[in-house]
Amino acid sequence: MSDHASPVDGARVLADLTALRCFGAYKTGVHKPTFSAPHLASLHWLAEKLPDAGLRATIDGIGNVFGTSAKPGLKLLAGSHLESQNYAGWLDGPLGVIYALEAARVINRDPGIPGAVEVASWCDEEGHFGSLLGSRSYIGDVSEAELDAARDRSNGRPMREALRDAGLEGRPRITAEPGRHIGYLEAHIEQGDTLESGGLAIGVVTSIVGIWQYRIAFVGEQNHAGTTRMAVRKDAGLALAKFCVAIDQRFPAISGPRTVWTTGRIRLEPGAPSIIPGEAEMLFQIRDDDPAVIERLEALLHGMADDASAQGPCRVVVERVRTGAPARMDPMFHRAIEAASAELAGGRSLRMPSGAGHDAQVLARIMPAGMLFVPSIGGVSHHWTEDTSDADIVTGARVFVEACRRLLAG
Ligand code: HGY
Ligand code: MN
Ligand code: MN
Repeated sequence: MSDHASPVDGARVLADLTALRCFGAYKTGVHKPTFSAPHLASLHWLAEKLPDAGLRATIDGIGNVFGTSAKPGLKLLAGSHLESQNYAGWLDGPLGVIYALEAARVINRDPGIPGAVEVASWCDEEGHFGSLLGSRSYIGDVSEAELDAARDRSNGRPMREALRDAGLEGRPRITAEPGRHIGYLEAHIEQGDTLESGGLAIGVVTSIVGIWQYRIAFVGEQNHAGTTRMAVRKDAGLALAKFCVAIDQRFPAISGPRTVWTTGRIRLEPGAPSIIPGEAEMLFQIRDDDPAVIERLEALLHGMADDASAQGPCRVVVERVRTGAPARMDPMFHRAIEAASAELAGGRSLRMPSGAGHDAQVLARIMPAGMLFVPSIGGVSHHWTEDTSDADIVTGARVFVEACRRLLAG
């Protein structure tokens, strides 16, 4: 199918994305944390749209939304997520869900195209309650105990309470049916500036990083900020700051070419200007697509904590909170996306790794998986100014649907 022949309705794709942008609208982005009212509204919005594509809609016991097809033949699973980071972008997640919906609308009703596209929206990809809980639940990797322990990272709300308030309590969680899908394809904004800076339209994802998360605690002595001499303080806040600087000084020597590390949140207790912090905590993460790199950085982190504790005056404790396996995308998907790009995007595609985590890295554990990126303006994401041009959104949709068609045609 050439560009002018593409059956994809670009205006419909943009209209659907704009409709989703209205749920939890915040400046030019959205604030749609997992199980918030706007997030739940967007799940129900999707469930009401799925029959347009000949799909039966189900919202399961963890908040995943599925559109399943009764059309005979092979099935391709496609989707992404609908919740957002706090006060973040309108496309991170919804772009992949709407591309999947458009692919289903175009392909499932075309008797000339074998098989069908089934749609999934994975709950909590953004990690408000846990690590890729929705897609991990689908592959059977989330126990009831993990759900019992899950808490909202922003306010400590138990996930069980959120599920109950969403009307999902006791509802079964849907798991993958072996052999049903030839694979999983996810479209996503790049969230970086490689495509934009290269004048490219499509990223063909080769690998997805593993993300390892840590809680690092610093234990000192709370005391009066005015009467406690500098020489005798055990300032947990200062210990944390020094540790962050030491990480930045020592990690580069043994990291990989694309390794990244981030301190995303710092907490000082009791957090008052006239009190020396007795406790401090940082949430820290390391990302790389090679687990061996992460493992040696983790060993260094523990060694640095032990040295800092031995030297004093504060104690430093590193706790690993989460690990995530990196994933390789399937060559069959590379070829389908590149062929579709050659036909519909002037071949302006580039094979590239993903520095962001995605549900595709979970699905890749049970079936062939692939990802397609579209450009992010200024490379910005996880911020309300995140955006992609309408032209790039529509081109990406056309390439995505054509890639789905090629994958189903075999
Ligand atoms: O953090 C990530 O990589 C993803 O965007 N949640
Ligand atoms: Mn995302
Ligand atoms: Mn994200």
